[in-house]
Amino acid sequence: MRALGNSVVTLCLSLLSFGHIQAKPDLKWWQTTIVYQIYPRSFKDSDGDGVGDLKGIISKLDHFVYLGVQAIWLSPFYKSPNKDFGYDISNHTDVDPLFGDLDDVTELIEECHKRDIKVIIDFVPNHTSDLHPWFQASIKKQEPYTDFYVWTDGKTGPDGARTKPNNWLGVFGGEVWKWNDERKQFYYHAFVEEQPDLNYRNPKVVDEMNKVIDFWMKMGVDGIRVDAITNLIETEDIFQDEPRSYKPGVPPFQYEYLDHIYTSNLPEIRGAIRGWRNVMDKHSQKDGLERFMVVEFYDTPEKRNAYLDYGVHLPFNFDLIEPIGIRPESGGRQIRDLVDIEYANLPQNSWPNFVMGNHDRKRITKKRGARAANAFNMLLLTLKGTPTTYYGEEIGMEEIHVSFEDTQDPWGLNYGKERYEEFSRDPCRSPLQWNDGYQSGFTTANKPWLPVHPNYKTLNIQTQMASNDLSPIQLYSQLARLRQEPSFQYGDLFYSVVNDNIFSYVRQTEGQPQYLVTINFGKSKSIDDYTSSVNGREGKVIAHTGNFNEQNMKIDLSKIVLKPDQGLVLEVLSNKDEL
Ligand SMILES: *[C@@H]1O[C@H](CO)[C@@H](O)[C@H](O)[C@H]1NC(C)=O
Ligand SMILES: CC(=O)N[C@H]1CO[C@H](CO)[C@@H](O)[C@@H]1O
Repeated sequence: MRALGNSVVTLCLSLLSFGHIQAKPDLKWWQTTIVYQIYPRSFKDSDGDGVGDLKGIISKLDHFVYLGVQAIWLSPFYKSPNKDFGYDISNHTDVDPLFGDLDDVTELIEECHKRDIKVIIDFVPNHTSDLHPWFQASIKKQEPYTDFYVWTDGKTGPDGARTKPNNWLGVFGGEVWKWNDERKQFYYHAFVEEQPDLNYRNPKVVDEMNKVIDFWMKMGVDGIRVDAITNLIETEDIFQDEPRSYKPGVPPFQYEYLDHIYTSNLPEIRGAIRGWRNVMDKHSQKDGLERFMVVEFYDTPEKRNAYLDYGVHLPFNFDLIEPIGIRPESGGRQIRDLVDIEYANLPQNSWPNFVMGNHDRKRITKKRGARAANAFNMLLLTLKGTPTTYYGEEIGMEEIHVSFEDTQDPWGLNYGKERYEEFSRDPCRSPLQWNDGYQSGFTTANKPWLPVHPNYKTLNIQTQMASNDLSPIQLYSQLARLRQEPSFQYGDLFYSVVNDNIFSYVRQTEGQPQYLVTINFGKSKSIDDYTSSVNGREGKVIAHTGNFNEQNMKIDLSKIVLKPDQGLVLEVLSNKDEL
């Protein structure tokens, strides 16, 4: 906490002591905030049914004020049979009773806006639930819904029986063609069979989905996060098999067995995005507030950045997660390389972003241990670009263990008892740990939808906020405020010392203090000289990951000692200051 006070003092002094300050560039709200992902089922339960809900979120908005977060993104809360936990939507413009109702959304938006917090919602365009009225009408060939989904007669086998049209595989593994006995045709589903894919080649579908965006814009949301954009559109001629990928060790059942040339990232996606952007811009023209769009897209930087031309503000950058991602053994150099993928590939005038975890991937503490939480938050919050924090990262939450019998996630269940742990997303979705009370303050139910991590007695928000020793949440909130300083908000980033242990960088902009961020991601103690990349020989500690002797706030930049998982943010004291 002491260091926080110090950084504020530093800011004031530096504003006073520099005569000319470079004009602040015209940054949009989504460039200056942290985006915090709320997984509504697991955030806060207000009615004791063991599942988080909107009223629960509303009751906890001051958490974001404390953290210094100015935008929240909510995973789906729409009407859904919950076969894929809300990503199977049966009404895009209604709230599932499990989470509340539309009035709760209105209240949530109002309460957020009062606190200067923007609200981003999930938009799931690639499919609906099979219980969606559109699909039910489509089965019966009721217009205009007959061609709302991807239907086919398939092929005729030698015995006259119908067989599927091709060899495509589902993202969760296995079959994508499901025979419907009533309509006597197959329909396509890239995910579970209860999630039929919409047919974006039908302009009426495009219209309907545009109306969904318009509905939420009218409700007052500030932006959308588009789910699974990769799988939006399939090739027109579906009677084509996808070739094998020949990836080693992948069984024929698994998605990666094939090379998805006919089902993934088709150029037609761009037109759909442009359409959504146009709907959002109509609202912006009325009130001058920019509506934000971020898309979920797992592919190369070239491919994700191509969407920038069609109205996307940020294509989520998952380089820290995959395909290489941060691994248990990644040291300073490897982490620099992952960070550099984003900076090296970014088109001119585009804005970087970084994501450390989400509801589909392993938590960083799973990969790197609980002790590393501070080091990774320090990295995420001091890089140049918009960071996305997955709920729980602010306290260094760890993954739970879930037995096969208790597994909820269809992706895990699909792979059976032997392999479910490789795929199940339950472990990273456990309830947020609020305090050391009953069920960690998440719910009053005796069985939450997923168990609370047994470490909640010590690892929880309340305990960390009250801690006398620097805790992850205190560091998080301190770094979130530091990000508001020009050097961090829009200053340049230069790499400094990079080796097997250390990844370090300088953040600076004209007329502002120069900062050095250095983190030991390696396995051994490191002593390094940073003086060749900074304008001074001494640095003042502005933030640290803990275990530093705070008595000694000035550090000699020619021999900084860092143990594994330790990191520092230093203000470089210019040679002139020392005189
Ligand atoms: C979704 O729910 C709203 C509110 O209940 C209703 O007015 C609307 O018709 C529903 N939409 C569909 C496609 O069923
Ligand atoms: C990458 C991915 O699969 N993202 C989402 C896409 O939609 C599915 C099915 O709705 C979700 O389960 C995923 O989270």
